[in-house]
Amino acid sequence: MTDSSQRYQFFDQHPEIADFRADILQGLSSSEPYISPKYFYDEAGSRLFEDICNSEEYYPTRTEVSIIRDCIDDIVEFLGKDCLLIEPGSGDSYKVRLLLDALRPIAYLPIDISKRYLQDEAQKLAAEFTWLNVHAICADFTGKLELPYHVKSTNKVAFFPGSTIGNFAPEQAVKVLEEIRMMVGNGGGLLIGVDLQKDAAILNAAYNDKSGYTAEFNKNLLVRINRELGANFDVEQFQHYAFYNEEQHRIEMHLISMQEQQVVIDDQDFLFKKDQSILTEYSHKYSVEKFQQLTEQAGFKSVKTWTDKEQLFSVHYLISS
Ligand code: AVJ
Repeated sequence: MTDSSQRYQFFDQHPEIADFRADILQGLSSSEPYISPKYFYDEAGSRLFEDICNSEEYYPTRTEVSIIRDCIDDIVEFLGKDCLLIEPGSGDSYKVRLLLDALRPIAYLPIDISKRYLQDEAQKLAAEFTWLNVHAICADFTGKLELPYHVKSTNKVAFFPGSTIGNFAPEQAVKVLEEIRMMVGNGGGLLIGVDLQKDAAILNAAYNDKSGYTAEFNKNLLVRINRELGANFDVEQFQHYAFYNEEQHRIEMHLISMQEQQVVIDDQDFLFKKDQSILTEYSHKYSVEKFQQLTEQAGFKSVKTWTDKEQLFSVHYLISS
């Protein structure tokens, strides 16, 4: 079967579309202003994120890719042939391409909230892998996860790369993992990429690249708010600030107001004092052991962990117990 139309299916679960305006107004009204990191990824932001991933300092992407490449035979052995491979937050399905030829899943089920983008990327994938069944699901992976059809005896495996789990505070991360566990069911698996704790200098450099991509990525939030909500942020008067919080084991990204300034959105005024921060992202870092403990809380059992030689990044295979 080479006609991709026969192998491609689309299931719309009609995710609730977040209200960008309401979310931003709520976050900025807080006594500690914040903007959700999920809003980084408009067109410009997605392009900047790619630039970050290709930068010298940002090691996670290339390290995870090389772990998967180097350990592919081992990974395939653990996941088993003929699985149903499900990817929450699949985006451009770039990393799954590293698995497909070796794994040969029965079907690949990308889950993404962005309908048009998901349809485009899933269809491209079905055309590229001329044997692959692609069952795309439009849904929000931070909400309830449900498969569009019942599968009995097949082994279900979720793929969650990129240390996306690090964006969530540990308690929230457990909830996300629990949702994934319920989706894959008893005996189902999870292949997940997690950034590791390491020397603060390496972490600080990764979120403060010399080319300034991360700074621009961070400030692009304000550009987006200006454009989409008709706000009047003076973007030049905010500074990118990212640092490793050693006690909390997380990178924190902020936008710092360089002077006192007032911003108007709709009929609401927001006053930013000099040096006041807007929190834009946490990126939690784990030790292998700490992450395994976290996944145990969500009902997973650690089966195997792969890392690179320098222990920068980890890829875990877990089974729902
Ligand atoms: C996509 C959430 C894994 O936390 O490293 C990169 C996003 N932010 N540089 C991360 C990000 C700043 C990235 N994640």
